[in-house]
Amino acid sequence: MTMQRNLYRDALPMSGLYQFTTDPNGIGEAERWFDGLPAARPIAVPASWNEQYQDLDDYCGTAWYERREFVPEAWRSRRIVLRVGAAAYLAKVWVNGTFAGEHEGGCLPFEFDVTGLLECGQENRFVFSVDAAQHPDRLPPGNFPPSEWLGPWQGQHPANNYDFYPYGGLHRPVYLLAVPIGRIVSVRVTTQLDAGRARVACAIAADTAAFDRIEILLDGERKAEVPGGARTGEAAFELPDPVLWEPGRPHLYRLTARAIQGGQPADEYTVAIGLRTVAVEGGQLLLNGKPVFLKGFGKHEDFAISGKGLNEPVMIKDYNLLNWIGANSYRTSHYPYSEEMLDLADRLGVLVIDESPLVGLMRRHYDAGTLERCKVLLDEMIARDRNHPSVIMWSVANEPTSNEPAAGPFFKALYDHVRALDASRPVTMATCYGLDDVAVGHFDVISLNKYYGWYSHPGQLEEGERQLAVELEAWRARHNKPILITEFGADAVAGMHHDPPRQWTEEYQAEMLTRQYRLFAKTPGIIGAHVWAFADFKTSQIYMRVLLNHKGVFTRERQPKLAAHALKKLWTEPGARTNETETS
Ligand code: GCB
Repeated sequence: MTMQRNLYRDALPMSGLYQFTTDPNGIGEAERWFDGLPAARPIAVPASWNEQYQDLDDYCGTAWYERREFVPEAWRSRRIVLRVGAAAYLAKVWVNGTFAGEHEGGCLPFEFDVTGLLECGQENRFVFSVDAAQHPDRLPPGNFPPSEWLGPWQGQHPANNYDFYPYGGLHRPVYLLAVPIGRIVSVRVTTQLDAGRARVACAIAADTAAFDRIEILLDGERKAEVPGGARTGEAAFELPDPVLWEPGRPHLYRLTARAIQGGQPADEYTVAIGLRTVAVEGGQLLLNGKPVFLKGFGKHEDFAISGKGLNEPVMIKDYNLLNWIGANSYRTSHYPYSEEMLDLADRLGVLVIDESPLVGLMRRHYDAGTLERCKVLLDEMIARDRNHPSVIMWSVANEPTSNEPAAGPFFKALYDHVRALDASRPVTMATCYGLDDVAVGHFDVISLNKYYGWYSHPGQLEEGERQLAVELEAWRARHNKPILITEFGADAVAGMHHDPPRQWTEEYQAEMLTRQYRLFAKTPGIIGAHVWAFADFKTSQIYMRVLLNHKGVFTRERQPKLAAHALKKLWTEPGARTNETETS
């Protein structure tokens, strides 16, 4: 849950209008813009800055935000924390002119204790600088020197090394949180099912050792207790008759950790949990022990004007369309999506492959220093998302140059790191290579991005499908591990038609997706197929793209192309591999 409001905790949403100015020459800090912005204009948060003003299109430098906020008098005896859901890419924060902290990485939350920096009962100044510059050592990277050019994205403008627009801004909600001085910091829940019983284990971390004990309640009923006197502790309990979480019946329990201090309740922290298991066994993906075939999409956080900013109406529309089309899952390509998005997946019973921001890594990244930085990103993602029952698999990376020898040990180390943090979910990475890949074989699930009939075999759907089948068989023979098709697709410009089907038309996209999905659904060892992509999305400028990447089966405005109707038929018709878990 993104933020907690209860007897002990309060939250002040800081979404809305900010003052804003760009800093192309990087003079803001020297000129003390944290004391007040010069020549500022209004801008909306959460949202990307790029489409709110025409002159910010393609602006990938530093920009500053300022907001004045009245902090309630009643918060005087509290610890006050500033929480930012995501800022792309490098954010620094000042409160009333004093530096509060900085955070690198555009898709994960961060918070700073600002208790000593602000005054309760009056207005306070909050200033953020956000640097969205592309750099080869940033994660994800961009702006490689021509000597390192390799992949298809080199030379595009802006010069990111991936195929989605490098939006900048405060992308997710900002909150000021009032919490107890000594508080619960995290609640980590692990569930196991055995012979119809559930075992729920909770690991609690607090920022004080002063609690007498922490009580664990399930839907308000006391179940276990973590002893006090330490900052961390664990407790577990059993449920003899658990109601399981699964697609179509996503039952959630409310688990509350209640801290007792001096005999009185002092803090409460609640998470929504679902009881389910996920495993890969015998070439199948098992949810609660039953095989499930993943049908769905790779997506993006992307919409006109709001860019990558959290856009709740679009979020609702997307889940509505996933349901309409008969999908049961999606991948958070190519970065962790908002916490709000995952909360809804839990509630709606949608299965999520949670992907890290490690997209477009190349040779220069395969060293010890970058490995440690990648681990930090994975730590942050897993700490944020591990309680979500909807998250059934971690994806460590998308399409690195995994055909180079150094990629093998590098991604093996990341795989081991993730398994050590969370042994309860399978781990994957998505490769665009063939059998020259040296990394994906280390993972539990082999995820393949395959564009037969598009980048290879253009216009040759039959031959493309034949070659695809040959490649799938070669993968199976090589690794004998479950295969997930994380991408297959074709661009279609909405309204462009041709008979017989030709590339870029709605007919071609519909026919290609139908044929290839049918192939995947009948090939043993394949555990699912995600179409690339859910909706058209904005990219940098390059000759391969017409404003947008048009591989969406919905337009950017979320209207269906022919392919959407074809997939709906395929995914909901009697006999289709169904939306819910299959009974074996
Ligand atoms: C891929 C990438 C994805 C691109 C897609 C495409 O393999 O993973 O980010 O958008 O291909 O359309 O080329």
